Amino acid sequence: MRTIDMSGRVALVLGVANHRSLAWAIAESLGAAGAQLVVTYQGERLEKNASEFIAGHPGAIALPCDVTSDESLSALFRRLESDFGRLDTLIHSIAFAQREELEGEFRKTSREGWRVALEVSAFSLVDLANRATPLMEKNGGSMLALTYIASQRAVPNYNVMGSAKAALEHCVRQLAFELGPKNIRVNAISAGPISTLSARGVSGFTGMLQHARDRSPLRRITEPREVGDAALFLASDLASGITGEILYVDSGFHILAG
Ligand code: 0WD
Repeated sequence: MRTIDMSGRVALVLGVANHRSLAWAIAESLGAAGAQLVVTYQGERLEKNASEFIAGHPGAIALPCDVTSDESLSALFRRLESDFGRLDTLIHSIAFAQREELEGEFRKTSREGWRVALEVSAFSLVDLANRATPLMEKNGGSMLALTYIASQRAVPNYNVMGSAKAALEHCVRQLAFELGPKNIRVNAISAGPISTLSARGVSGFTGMLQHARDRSPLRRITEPREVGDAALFLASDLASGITGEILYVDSGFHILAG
């Protein structure tokens, strides 16, 4: 039987806000397979929650990272270079839009609201990929982003975040094309709705959860663990032939016509 062994691999997981975060579940799956974990949190506000993760995962380290700050990103990658000199897996589990952009009419999206959402939720993957490549080149590696079906379909209130996810998925394909020759794979998981801090910022989210529970082929909400385990698969050598892919982990919801 083949099992997934990530020992000796360094995994950087960005976006641990609290124990409900998809980043948390992904880090748990990678850690259980033996990966050396480096998790990041956005700022002091979330440091305590990240420390809680570390306390439960001996050997893991937590570092601050705000993807809107070059200084913060440079400090993170300097630390990775000095502590490990390599990176095998990068998990981008980050998104942000101003709350007022996630309700009401999409055509009223502000210039600043558009800029912030696209910068934090999509450009950050490009920037991180650029910084991570030198650490991955020698051994090959895997990058993974988290996306949502609002990139492909109209979803009430998702508004600018749908635009950001469409951009993010394009970035996944363009990066996969560019980094493939270096044996660096780039994929995304499109997760079903899961109750997390940022998801609850979308107006009407509870109704979306109910709809997904009632209509999905599996008739249930996606569990964070299922996203974590799919992420582990994509990060591992078992997925060595897969790049540029958007893998739906959504209880089958995306196959429905309506
Ligand atoms: O239903 C869901 N929960 C789904 C989430 C369905 C499909 C996809 N996703 C995606 C999200 O769009 C995101 O890309 O999964 C990813 C992770 O989101 P999450 O786990 O649902 O939400 P959360 O626990 O809030 O983590 C997102 C985090 C931020 O949390 P808060 O709530 O504090 O905004 O992204 C991080 C932050 O920790 N983040 C940043 N990190 C670094 N620099 C920044 C930033 N500037 N802004 C936000």
